[in-house]
Amino acid sequence: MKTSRSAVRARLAALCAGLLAAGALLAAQALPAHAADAPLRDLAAAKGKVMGTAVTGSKLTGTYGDIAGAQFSSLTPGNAMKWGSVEPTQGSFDWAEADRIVAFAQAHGQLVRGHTLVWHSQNPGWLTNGSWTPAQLSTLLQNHIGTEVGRYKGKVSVWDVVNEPFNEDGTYRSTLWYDGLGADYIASALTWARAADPAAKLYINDYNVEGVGAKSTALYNLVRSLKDRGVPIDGVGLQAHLILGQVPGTLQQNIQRFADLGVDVAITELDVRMALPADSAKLAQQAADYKAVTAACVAVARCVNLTVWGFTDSDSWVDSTFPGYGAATPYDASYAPKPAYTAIAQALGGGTTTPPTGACTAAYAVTSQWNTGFTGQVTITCSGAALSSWRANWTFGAGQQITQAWNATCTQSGSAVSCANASYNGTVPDGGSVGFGFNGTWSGANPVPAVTLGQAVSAAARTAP
Ligand code: 9MR
Repeated sequence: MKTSRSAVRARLAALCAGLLAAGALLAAQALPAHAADAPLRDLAAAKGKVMGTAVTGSKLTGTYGDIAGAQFSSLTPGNAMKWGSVEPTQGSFDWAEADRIVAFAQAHGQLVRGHTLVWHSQNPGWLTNGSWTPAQLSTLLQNHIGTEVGRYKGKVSVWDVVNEPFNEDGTYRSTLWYDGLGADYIASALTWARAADPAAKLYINDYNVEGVGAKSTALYNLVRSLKDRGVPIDGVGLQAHLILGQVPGTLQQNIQRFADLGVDVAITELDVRMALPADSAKLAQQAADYKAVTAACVAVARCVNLTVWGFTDSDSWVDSTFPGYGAATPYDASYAPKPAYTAIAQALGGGTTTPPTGACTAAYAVTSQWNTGFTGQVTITCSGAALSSWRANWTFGAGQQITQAWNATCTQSGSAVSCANASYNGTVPDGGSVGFGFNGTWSGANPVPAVTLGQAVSAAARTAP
């Protein structure tokens, strides 16, 4: 429903007059203009892609959680599913962080990329320090894959089964697995993973394989031979840990040649690091780099997933691994979207129109009040901007408690209240408004809180692509 500005003004004027007459107060706060754009996950879905990020499970609350839930349709645990994380002592498992990420993903209609089952790094000490016969190694690996894939059967839809099997020259990397079991550890791992969850997509994932070269050609030849042998392999992950200005010119061609083998391709760990400090020229180059990678994925139908390795500069592996380098992700450390964010959105088909310069505001009012109870109303109004979904948040200052809400889904935790749009009133057009109401209890005082607006992700409104 399009509501004219004059009608909104009239409605607001009437509302304000009523409120003033009732002695009520009004609180409002503007939503940043960028949040009115469609989230990356929706833009990606319109292109038939999944937009992902690596996450740290313990951080999935507050703004970090809001952005992870709103912007992305796929989560990769950055560390939580690695062998060293899940079985630090032989036979003693810790699934807490992995479970938390899976639960968050399910609540937000996201798929999970399991990462990773067979790797030379981040293995538990008992495994790497042990001395094992090939038969023992094989049993250990089979049990590990069976246990982990089995635990998340039906919940983790894609696995990076084998991670980083190659050297830069395309020879096999010397690892616990290669040295003990030979190159067929890869085929065995894929076969065991398939047995543990026949529906999960199985990938081999590596870095420095984004462009055509010795390493990517070794990966290409491996995938071709696995397919020829009937070994289950569904996809190839190109990590894409890139350096500013160095997107390989053959990226799209390389994605295409893997797709032509009959496997899916995912950009699994995209980041673009720069020498610090960042400046506007570097951020512009970084935006161009993110755009080029996104566009290459968009151009190939079988490039199904574009995942960034952390979405905020406050949660990136780069700074500690490459001293003096950083600022590698699409959001800065304070969660402000960088030019790279806009570039991804544009390459996904969004942001081609001039961003709105206006804002959406939320006004909170107590419309009636009695000895222990009250009725409240929040009205969200957009002018020069628009919303496709919304979430209104506030903190009660005097122990008030919501007992019932209508035209929104409200949750209260302590004094913090968060209300998401109902399925039918998420859209607030430029010049339009929507409202919702609630009943609550109060005692002593009933001060009006300041309401902040964010973009909602209602689990019910989202389905995993
Ligand atoms: O992001 C991960 C970081 O927190 C770990 O310290 C690091 C240890 O090697 O692994 C990082 O993730 C890696 C991923 O699992 C595989 N590809 C390279 C990533 C960056 O190192």
